[in-house]
Amino acid sequence: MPALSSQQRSLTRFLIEAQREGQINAELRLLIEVVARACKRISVAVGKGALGGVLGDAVAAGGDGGASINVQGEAQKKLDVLSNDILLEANAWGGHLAGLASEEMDHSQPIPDAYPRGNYLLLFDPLDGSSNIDVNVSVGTIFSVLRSPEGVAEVGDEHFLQAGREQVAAGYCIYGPSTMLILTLGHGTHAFTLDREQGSFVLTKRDMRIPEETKEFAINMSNQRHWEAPMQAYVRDLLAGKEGPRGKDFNMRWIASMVADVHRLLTRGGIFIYPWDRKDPSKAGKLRLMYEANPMAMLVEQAGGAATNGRTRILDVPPTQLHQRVPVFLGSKREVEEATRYHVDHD
Ligand code: AHM
Ligand code: MG
Repeated sequence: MPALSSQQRSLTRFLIEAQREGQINAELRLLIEVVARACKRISVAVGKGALGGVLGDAVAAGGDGGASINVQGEAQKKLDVLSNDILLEANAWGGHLAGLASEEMDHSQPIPDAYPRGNYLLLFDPLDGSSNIDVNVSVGTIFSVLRSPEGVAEVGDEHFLQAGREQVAAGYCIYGPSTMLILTLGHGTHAFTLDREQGSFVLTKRDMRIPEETKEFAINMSNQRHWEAPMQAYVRDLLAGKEGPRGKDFNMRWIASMVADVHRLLTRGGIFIYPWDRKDPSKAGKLRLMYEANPMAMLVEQAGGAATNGRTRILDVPPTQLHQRVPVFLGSKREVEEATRYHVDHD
């Protein structure tokens, strides 16, 4: 098995160099290492597919054999539950966290008394896009890191309610044809590919840059009739192509797996939109602010893109609830500004 060549940089070396440059401290370095290690374990479980007996819905504990339902009212997949357990277990004892919060848990969890408490809070969606697992399409883990407020004996949900601009790190791991970790520590967005033989993430793209202009959009068009007027107008103009006000033809992609859709736009540009719609007016969109929109917005901004809720910057949205939803417009800067303008001009 060949060792890493001198040109190759492992995640460990990248993080040590970031620490030497003063971008992170040892505790945050450990945190990222632990999350990456947990993602490697999730990658193995996802990769086994049917052979691992991990496909399909999770069964509710102590129930009548019905599906287990999470706090969002969605049926949990076996791999959702397994991925959540892997992240919880990996992060409990290292001494780098004060608490954790997850899409799959009603409330945040403080680190148990048996272990030392650290200065950071970790939020995650353990397996985003999990409705795609059974059809063998890319899924991923999304995570966000915040500082724990000082002087708090035991953290609760309210301590996690910090605006996205306060994130000290964010990333996702995509389980696709290759497993990749996309990471920002607030100094650019960087891509690492898992070398399965070495068992380590290797830096494969430093400073990803999203092209400012694009001809590609990603949206679930089946919701079109439920959108508000400016959203209807924006997409109508995209679909009008060269003959329309935008003067160019647009292509459409929708994987229905946010990590895969965002990974495409980080790689070659594009705009990703999950807008508010009238299907359920009580919900402000489908995606969750704290562990989906905020980390993706930080990664996209750090790669030169933009991220709004259609009106304002996502990273400035004040959170009021742990599982709060938010409309999401992110990707190529000029295109996100254009889509946002349709909404602001309409108001
Ligand atoms: P999940 O967190 O329950 O997996 O839902 C989030 C996913 C995103 O990955 C994706 O962009 C979106 O839901 C797809 O929604 P839809 O099925 O409405 O197109
Ligand atoms: Mg999700």
